[in-house]
Amino acid sequence: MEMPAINHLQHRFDQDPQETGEWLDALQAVIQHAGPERARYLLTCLSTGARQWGVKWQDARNTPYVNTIRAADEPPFPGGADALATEQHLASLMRWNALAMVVRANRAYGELGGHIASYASAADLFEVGFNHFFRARTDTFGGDIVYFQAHSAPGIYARAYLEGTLTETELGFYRQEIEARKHGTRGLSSYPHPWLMENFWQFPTGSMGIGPISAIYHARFMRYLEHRGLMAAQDRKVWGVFGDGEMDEPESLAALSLAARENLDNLVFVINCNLQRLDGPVRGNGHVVDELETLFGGAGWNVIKLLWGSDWDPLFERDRTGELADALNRTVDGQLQTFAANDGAFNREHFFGQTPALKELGATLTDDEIDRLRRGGHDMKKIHAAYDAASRHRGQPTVILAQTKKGYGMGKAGQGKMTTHQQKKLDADTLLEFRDRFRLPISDAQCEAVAFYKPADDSAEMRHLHRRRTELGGFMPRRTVSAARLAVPDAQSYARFALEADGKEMSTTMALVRMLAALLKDGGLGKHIVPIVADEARTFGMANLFRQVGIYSSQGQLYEPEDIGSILYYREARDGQILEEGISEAGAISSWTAAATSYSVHGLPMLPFYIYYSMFGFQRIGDLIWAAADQRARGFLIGATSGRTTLAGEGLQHQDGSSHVIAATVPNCISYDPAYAYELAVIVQDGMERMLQKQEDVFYYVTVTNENEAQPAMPQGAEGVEDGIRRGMYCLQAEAEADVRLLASGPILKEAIAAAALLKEKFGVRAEVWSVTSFTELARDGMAAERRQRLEGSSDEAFVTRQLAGGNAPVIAASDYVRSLPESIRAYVPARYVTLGTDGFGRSDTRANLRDFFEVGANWIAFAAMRELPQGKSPGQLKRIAEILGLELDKLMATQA
Ligand SMILES: Cc1ncc(C[n+]2csc(CCOP(=O)(O)OP(=O)(O)O)c2C)c(N)n1
Repeated sequence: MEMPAINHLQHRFDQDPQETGEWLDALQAVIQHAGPERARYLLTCLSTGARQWGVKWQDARNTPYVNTIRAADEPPFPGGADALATEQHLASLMRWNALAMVVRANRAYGELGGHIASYASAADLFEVGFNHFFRARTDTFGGDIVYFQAHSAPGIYARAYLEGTLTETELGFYRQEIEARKHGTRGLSSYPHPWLMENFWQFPTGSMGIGPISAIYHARFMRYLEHRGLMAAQDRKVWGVFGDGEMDEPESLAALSLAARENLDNLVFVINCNLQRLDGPVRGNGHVVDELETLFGGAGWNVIKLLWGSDWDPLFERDRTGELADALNRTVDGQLQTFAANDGAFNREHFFGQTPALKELGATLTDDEIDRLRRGGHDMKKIHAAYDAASRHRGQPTVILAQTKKGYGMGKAGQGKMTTHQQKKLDADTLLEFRDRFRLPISDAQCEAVAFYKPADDSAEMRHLHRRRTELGGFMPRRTVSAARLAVPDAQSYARFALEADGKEMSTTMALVRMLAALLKDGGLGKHIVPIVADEARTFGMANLFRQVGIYSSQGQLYEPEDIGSILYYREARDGQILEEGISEAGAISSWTAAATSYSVHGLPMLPFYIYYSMFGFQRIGDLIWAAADQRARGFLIGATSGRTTLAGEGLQHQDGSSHVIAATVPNCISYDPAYAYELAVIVQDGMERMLQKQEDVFYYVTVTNENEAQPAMPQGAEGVEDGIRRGMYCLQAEAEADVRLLASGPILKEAIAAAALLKEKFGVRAEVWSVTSFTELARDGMAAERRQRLEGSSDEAFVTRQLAGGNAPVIAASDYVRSLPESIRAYVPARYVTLGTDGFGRSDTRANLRDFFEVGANWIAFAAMRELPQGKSPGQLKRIAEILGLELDKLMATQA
């Protein structure tokens, strides 16, 4: 076997080239006669020896800027040259239709966006996947999972158009989802979205970084399901196609080591290294591919560099001195982009013109051939070889770093241009040039009109396209919902202690954990529950679950835990049920999303409970929660140790006074701030019935606290308590003729109860007390009622309005959250309405001091009530009331202190 010479650069500083040559000859001989395995062994021995004998040497973390897979090792392309030509032609058609979709939408409405250049660079990467690797779900196979780069969506639509799953009419309504409805059809969403195209897209990847971390945790979740015996191991793969710019997002790289540690060989990343992001080059002064090679390789991934197309192979072969590889090593990405943006003559002069040897290599090609030299990510044969190697690789996840040109084929208008990302207008000449370059069978007139093109159904290429997808199980992407309805146990079976608490002391966090422990034992539902924590299980009193259901570990437990003697010992097991994600809220929520969407992605309903410090949820990982909402997740998010004044002694980073306000902005998030364990039981039961039985695409956000208190039993016989808990409020302490009504939620309810007692005792005022379990649900109901009144002339009042209909006593509302939360129902309160809240920075102190500081304690609620009554109108009266209540009226406001 003829072997290429090694890079001559190494010889340039060589003191003894002859000796070097002998060593290299010896190595070559070993490879030729004993094979690469033996060569690897000898190199390992040499490096061990070098270390022992004090030679400080470490292998470079980067390989040269050439393909990892040698041309000689590429498998033949399935179907040979004919199939290759057909697939290239199909890709050209998709490029055209994708481009047409964007240009037409923009011609119709100048304000409509869309991207051409990203898909232009990714088309071949997608096509090889679609034709040979992405296997759809069938009756007997679970299917591969593909995370598509979001702004390449036009290309995915273009393929679906040829496949027949999207119509030409639908393509015509790309990014016009509202207009489309007026025409009795559906529009195509800008980016993948399972609400907007519910039978099509599975994963919302539009926010950069969400796709990579989600893909990793999804691959890991599939292993979890397999190891727990809930899903058959079928060698399914998770593929993720992402941008090189996207890799700058912290989330993109956050879980690389987890993927390697867990040996996720069911995971393949394809990074489309077109070297550009939106504004310009990703790493103008370096090589993004090499940087990613170091990061992924260092984390333990199998890295495949796919940089140059087949037409470069003869050049590398002819390059006896290694000068070509050397020049490529030295050419930084910004320069590679300039080469992409310019023609063959320019590349001859500026790239091949660098040295006499390169000039000689360049002389073997015409300018046009130089212009058409493809990068690896545009060569289907090489892409196939990389995907094939990736899907056969065992023991590690694989990343394919595929070099492409951004705006490939867009000519002078777009290829490699700084501005290409947002290019959506193409003039007639550019369109004709594009047609010629990709040999599209369309006339000048069709071209100028940017008409969609679809070959006849019985044409060779269409038959090929359909055959390939039939063999791979059907069309993709496709979102299905075929999950069984899970039986929901009766609340008495797992929450009796809460419904009939009878004054027992506990916190709502304890109550939640107790319910969870009981649900895990349920014969039907139990195994579908996925408890998830981010290194806070002990904080929330969940250590008993370690022993009860075990912590999932793909390796089992290879050590004897320090606390083996204790009944609650730290038990890791291959079939463990708890996902203990360590200190990674982003990781934990990604696991939660995988579990919460399993009903659709795997047809296997799971019910995740992710329990975390409430401050580190919506605020810290809000965008991942949005993505879960987009994905129609079903499950429970439990914001524990919640409440700005209730998590005493922790300080400002931890004290959450805002999560409910953010939760209210997520349309399918149903949020509650219960005060009592029995309220929590009703909410958990309701959530399970809606998500598991009625199969509603909602998820629950419930805050619980660590404040111990005597828990009352659920009021018996009182009308509307359960219904009120679900809808957002119910009357806890009624008064026949109330002077004032106090509304409060969560931990502040007890302050309202104490305020009512103070009002009666000190001032003879009758106060009614209402428990508000969800200001957000009340506000949503109010908005809907108000709209019905406005649009339909309905006379139905909002639930809050009806609840507070009797009399017009002033209403005071307080919670452990900022005032905008109770403010959200102001429009529907049929009386004078005053809100109190915890606006400002949290700080450490006792609960009593914090409630005084934020003015949500019982005395402040009582004072606010008195001010609304005739007895509290004059400054003198108020001063006296404050004295009686022990309040300092000239204290600083919490937001100023
Ligand atoms: C979190 C987030 N920030 C910014 C954007 C806007 N955005 C969309 S595409 C893009 C550039 C993407 O570059 P790259 O990942 O290299 O993909 P390419 O289009 O070059 O293939 C940006 C900044 C986004 N979608 N999400």
